[in-house]
Amino acid sequence: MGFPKGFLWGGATAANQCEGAYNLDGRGLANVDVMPHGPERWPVGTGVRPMLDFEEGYYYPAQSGIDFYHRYREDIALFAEMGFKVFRMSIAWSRIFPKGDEQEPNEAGLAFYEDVFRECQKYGIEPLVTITHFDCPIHLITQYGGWRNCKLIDFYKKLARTLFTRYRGLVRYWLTFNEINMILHAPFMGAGLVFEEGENKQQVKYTAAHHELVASAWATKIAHEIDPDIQVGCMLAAGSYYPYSPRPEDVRAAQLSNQENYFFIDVQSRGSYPAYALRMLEREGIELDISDEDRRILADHTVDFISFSYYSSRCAAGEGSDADQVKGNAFAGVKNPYLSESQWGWAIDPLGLRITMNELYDRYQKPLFVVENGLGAIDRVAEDGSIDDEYRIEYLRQHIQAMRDAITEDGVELLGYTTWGPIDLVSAGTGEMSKRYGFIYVDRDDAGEGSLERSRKKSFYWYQRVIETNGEDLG
Ligand code: P53
Repeated sequence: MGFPKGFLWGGATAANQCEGAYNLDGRGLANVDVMPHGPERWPVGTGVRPMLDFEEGYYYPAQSGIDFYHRYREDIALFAEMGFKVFRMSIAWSRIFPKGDEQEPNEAGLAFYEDVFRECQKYGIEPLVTITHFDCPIHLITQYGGWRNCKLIDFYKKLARTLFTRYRGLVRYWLTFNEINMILHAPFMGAGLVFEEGENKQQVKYTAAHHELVASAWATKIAHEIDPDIQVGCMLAAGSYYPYSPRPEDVRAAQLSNQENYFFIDVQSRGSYPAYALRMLEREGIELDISDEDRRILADHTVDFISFSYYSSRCAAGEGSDADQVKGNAFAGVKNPYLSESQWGWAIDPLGLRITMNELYDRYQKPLFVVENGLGAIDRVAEDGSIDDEYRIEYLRQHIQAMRDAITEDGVELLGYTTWGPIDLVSAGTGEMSKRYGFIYVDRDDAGEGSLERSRKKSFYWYQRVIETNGEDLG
């Protein structure tokens, strides 16, 4: 017994990390466009260094991405060659509503995604579409303050309704917000938040989170009304927190860190704010304006499935610990001395995927979908043009095995698996091209130089075999 019949194997991308063509066919400017490569990227992404337009002296990798906008036919053909059953991608909000608050959508933007979906259909590839993967039109930030403003709910509802109506019958699987908990860690990237001096950041973040949660429930309602066959999922940046030691203070710290993240999914899947979150908000002096209508919408329109990204488990220590803090990740925590790390310092923990899946499945009792997983690594192109990325194969093999164990040994229900960046794309965290995840190599470097030509890595043929055998042959 292995992976279920019809298991959805594939890969995942995000508009701003691959499309490029940032100003073509009426597309408006978005937060994700103005995040530069280099040391300023994270201060901008977290909202402490305001950057609301391009500034001189910076390189902005999202402007051109990997030019998926012009090359999607070639790229989807390569996905089909690997045997993909599903392709996760996202909509650039500002292609559909360039400023975000228009009455009418931009037809050129709608037509682009329709072409992409039809291309997928040609090969029998099911699209899995994220309505927003970190993007928010700049106009909604400068004019309304981003997701801190409840008006964003209406703009998002309009976007969602436009998409569900236009792509009815073409797209069956939708995700409302990518890594919704990212709002706490990178609030400009996650929710278009820029902070003013002295402002209570926690208050602003949780206000924005509430608006996103309500918008997500509305989108779920609208989707089901337009087409009852649509399946809507939430999306969590997952990875369970382990206690650094059995010291109760460490166990408690891990529990609190897990709650901080599960809070979002608790609302989206169970339909109400959990007691621990209400008490936490009260303790922190955070006031949320939750209307009766909000409560009703949240309760009545919970998600159909739970999707998440998993790169790594996490580790937490309570007060009085001598543990070392981790660096280079959006999520705070301490170093787990039992795990090795990637070249970017992310802990590698395949068993952690099985543990995380069990936690999520126990908690929500809904089908899961692993929509991101993979190893960001430096690849070397040999003289004959080949790329031997055995380290990537090894990482993915172990994670797929862990997933199989969770399904066959633990009984977890899993709809599918999409690896992050099946084709090399721009890193969200660093803006680099050299942090590569792909089965397909893209000739482009961190400064934006290169032919953009695509080539197959060793892992391309390996993943092709995995899919062909429905996960039986992991090489
Ligand atoms: P990169 C960390 C930092 C930024 C985005 O990350 C992240 C994470 C990891 O949880 O989330 C997702 O490119 C995200 C993708 C992103 C991927 O992780 O920094 O949904 O957009 O590319 C990998 O290596």
